[in-house]
Amino acid sequence: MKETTIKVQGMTCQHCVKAVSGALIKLPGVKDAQVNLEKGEVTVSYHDGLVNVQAMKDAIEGQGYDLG
Ligand SMILES: [Cu+2]
Repeated sequence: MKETTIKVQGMTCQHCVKAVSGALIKLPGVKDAQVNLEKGEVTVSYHDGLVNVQAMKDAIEGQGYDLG
């Protein structure tokens, strides 16, 4: 199990938390996704080899949020 933290812009409320964490958790290999609204980031626990960070970033952008 690996863990990575991705910076996400524009998350402001619980809707954003659900949108971002929900999109990540749907990816095969993602075990957990915890959003920190104050810091503007999401920490993802995942199985290396099943999913990569780029796929996570694509999923976040797919929800309409910018990375950074
Ligand atoms: Cu929101």
